[in-house]
Amino acid sequence: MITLYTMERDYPYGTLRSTNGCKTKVVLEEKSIDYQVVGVRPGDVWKKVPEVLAKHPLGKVPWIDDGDLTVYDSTVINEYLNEKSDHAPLLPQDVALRAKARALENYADEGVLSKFLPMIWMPWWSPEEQRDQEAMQKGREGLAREIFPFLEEALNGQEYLCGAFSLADVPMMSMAMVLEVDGMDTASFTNVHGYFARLRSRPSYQAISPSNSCADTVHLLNKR
Ligand SMILES: N[C@@H](CCC(=O)N[C@@H](CS)C(=O)NCC(=O)O)C(=O)O
Repeated sequence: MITLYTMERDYPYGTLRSTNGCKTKVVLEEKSIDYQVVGVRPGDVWKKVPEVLAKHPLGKVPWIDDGDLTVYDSTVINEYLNEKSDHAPLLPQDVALRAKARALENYADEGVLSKFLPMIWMPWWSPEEQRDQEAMQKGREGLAREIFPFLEEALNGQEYLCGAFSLADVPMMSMAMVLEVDGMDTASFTNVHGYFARLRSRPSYQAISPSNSCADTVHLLNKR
C-alpha cells in the first residue's frame, strides 16, 4: 500500500491540509489507488527535522513511500501515480493536449500554489488575532487580478481545463479547498465559479474537504 506523508490538522472551522499534499490525495482517489496517510507535524517540516530530510531533501511535504521507493514533489508523484495505474488516466492521449495539461499544471503550481494561495492559506493555520489580514487580502486580490481572468478564458465553455478532468485540474482542487475555508466570493467570475462547484462535487474532493476530519491519519514521530 502507498503511504502519503502530508500535513493536515483539524480546527474548529474545518480541517486544513497542505495544498500540495491535497494534489496527491486527489490523484490517489481519482485513480482508486489504495493508500494511507501519515501526518507530518507542521513544526517538524518548518524545523526540517532529520526524519523529514531523510525522505525529502528539501524538507517539504508531500512525499510518498511505495514499498522501498520514496517519491517527493506533488507533480512528480502525480505523474508517477498516473503511469503506475492505467485506471482513470489523467493525461490526454493527444501529445499537444498533453503538453497543454502539463503547462497548465505548472501554471497552477507557480502562479497559484506557490504565489497567491499561501498568502491566504498560511494565516488560517494560526489563531485569528495573529493572522496577517493585509497579506490575506493581497492574496485574494492577486487571484482576482491575475488568476481568475486567465482561468475564465482557459475554461471558455469547457467543464475542465483540457476537456476531461486531468492533472491540470488537480492543483485547482487545492485552490477550491482553500477558498471554501476562506469564503472568498468568486461569483463575478462565472466560469471559475461554476468550475469550483464542479471540482468540489467530485467524489475525490471528499478526501480534502475541510468538512472531513483527519480522523484516520496516523502521525510521523507519533506525536501531534
Ligand atoms: N514543489 C513542491 C512544493 C512542496 C511544498 O512547498 N510544500 C509545502 C506544504 S504545502 C511545504 O512543505 N512547505 C514547507 C517549506 O517550504 O519549508 C510540491 O509540489 O510538492
